[in-house]
Amino acid sequence: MRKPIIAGNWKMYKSFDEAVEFVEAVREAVPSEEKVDAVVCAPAIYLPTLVDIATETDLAIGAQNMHFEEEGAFTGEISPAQLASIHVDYVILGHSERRELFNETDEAVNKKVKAALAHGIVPIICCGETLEEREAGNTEAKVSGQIRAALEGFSADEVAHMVLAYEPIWAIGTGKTATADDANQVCGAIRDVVKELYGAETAEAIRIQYGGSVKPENIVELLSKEHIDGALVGGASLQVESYLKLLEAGA
Ligand code: G2H
Repeated sequence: MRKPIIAGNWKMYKSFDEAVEFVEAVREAVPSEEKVDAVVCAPAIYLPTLVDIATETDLAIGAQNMHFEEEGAFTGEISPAQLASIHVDYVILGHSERRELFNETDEAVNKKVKAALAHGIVPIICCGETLEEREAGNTEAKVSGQIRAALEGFSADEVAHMVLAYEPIWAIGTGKTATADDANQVCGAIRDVVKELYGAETAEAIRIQYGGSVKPENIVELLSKEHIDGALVGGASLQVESYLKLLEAGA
């Protein structure tokens, strides 16, 4: 059985004080990590403080992006070594907002995944189709292309410990959610790609989240589906009560 993983993606929300207050409020209330992996992916400047507050609790802290280079003249960027040096556990890579707004390519995502693994950071690798691609019947082609590119050049064991996130772009922050069956079908197709590339055992082990307007009201049904092992949640992860409800659904 795959352990559910529920990750909040705060995006560019919350002041420093609000971020601290949130993590202080949830750190003792999160379910045991034996039942569910609870993650908060916060703005980078808050990470060292939040990691400190969450130390020795069942709450893990993640970043929302990073560069693939170790160090260098990359003004404004944050390296995997820097994230590792403050003990960040996870990093979201290839989110559609980064692909669309910041020109993140499949090639860059693949390099970032390699860099994350080299530093012991678990990558949450995002993929997803636009409404236009869905309506043209190209959902699986788009998503499988992104996953093939992101997963190029690893061992089966490395891939087994990664997290994938299927986020249909038309469902992000719009209040529209893919039906649980549709989401499950695409997550199943993603698992088939992993099976083709790295074998059945790896495909059974890797965790695939659904993301896109997940909230306490729809998470139970989504998680009941065979291929959905968790959720990557934006808006509904910003309030303590709602975040804890999402975790309870996974526990
Ligand atoms: C999709 C998701 C979080 P939301 O981007 O990654 O955001 O839950 O607000 O649709």
